[in-house]
Amino acid sequence: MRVFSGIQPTGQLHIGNYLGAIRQWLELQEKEECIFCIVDLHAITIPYNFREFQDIVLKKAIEYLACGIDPEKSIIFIQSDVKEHTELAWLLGTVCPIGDLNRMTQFKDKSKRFKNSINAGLFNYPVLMASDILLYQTDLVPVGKDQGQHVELTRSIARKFNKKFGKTFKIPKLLLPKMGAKIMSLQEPKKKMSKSALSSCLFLLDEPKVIREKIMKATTDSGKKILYNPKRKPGISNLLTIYSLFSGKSIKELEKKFENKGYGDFKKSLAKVLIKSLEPIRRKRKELLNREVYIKEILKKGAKRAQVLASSTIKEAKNNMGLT
Ligand code: ATP
Ligand code: LTN
Repeated sequence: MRVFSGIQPTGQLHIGNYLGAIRQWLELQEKEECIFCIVDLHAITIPYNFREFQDIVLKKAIEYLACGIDPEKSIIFIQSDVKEHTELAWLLGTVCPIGDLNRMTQFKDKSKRFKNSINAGLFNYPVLMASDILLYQTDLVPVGKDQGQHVELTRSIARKFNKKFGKTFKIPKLLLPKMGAKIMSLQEPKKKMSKSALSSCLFLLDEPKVIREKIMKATTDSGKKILYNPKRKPGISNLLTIYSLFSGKSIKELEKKFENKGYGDFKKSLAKVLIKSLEPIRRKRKELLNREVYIKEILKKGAKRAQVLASSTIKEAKNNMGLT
């Protein structure tokens, strides 16, 4: 199976990104052919600091490697290093109805957030994402739940293209984690944990003291019991999900463990688990920060390997469309 996924090099990685996307990647790289992409061309669709951008992208690559992405097992590269991504995006744009793009909830959200810079790139964002995925004849796309609509659109674009020009692309499948596909905000547990709401996030690189503070301050629900019930107890249920995924203990086990304990004890214990689980990532990142040349080498090698695959698909797509 070929696996493809991407993450934007904007903002810091939070535990939602980790549990929704990266953790699946780590499992998949042990048994499948994985391609991971730092999607810098997607990131520039909202205002960004172009003077610092190269450095930000490199630091993001370091974070992924620190999380455990292994360049010996997976291809990791920067999107703009493989020009076929933008080339195929143009071709796919000619078969994608604008009505479909108008329906994308991420576009609607971002248009509200960045009222003064609603550019064509932001509108076409999902077409570039379809291009990322289809270029590699991808079987599986492991992402969090919020990206489901984009993957569905990718499937629809591929089907339309194949119908019009003959079979060119594999139809990829969305892969959501069984648990953790939508980690909720620590402050407003009915909303998704998102980089755009800083206080809602627990970042992978937060210091132990900050982790403790954020968890102790996390919104809980009325009542006293540690029970999983996302409708009636969204705060505690979200924390139970996080606890379970980082500790490997099932929700049932955790409910039992904290049967006669209060929210305070539960949160203290969760903070401990998080500090212990995230410490190796912080340590590895520190080590890698001194190895810029090595990281750049990995990314260049990754781009070369990706390009071999991408160029074969683009050739076929152009040929089938009657282009040279
Ligand atoms: P934003 O805050 O702008 O929405 P983001 O936090 O969603 O950004 P992305 O780079 O867009 O970050 O997402 C990277 C990956 O993490 C995607 O696969 C996405 O589905 C996943 N993801 C993001 N937030 C969550 C979350 N709260 N729970 C689970 N998965 C998530
Ligand atoms: N839109 C995605 C990032 C992304 C992606 C991809 C994910 C860009 N191209 C291809 C999977 C496959 C997001 O997480 N915001």
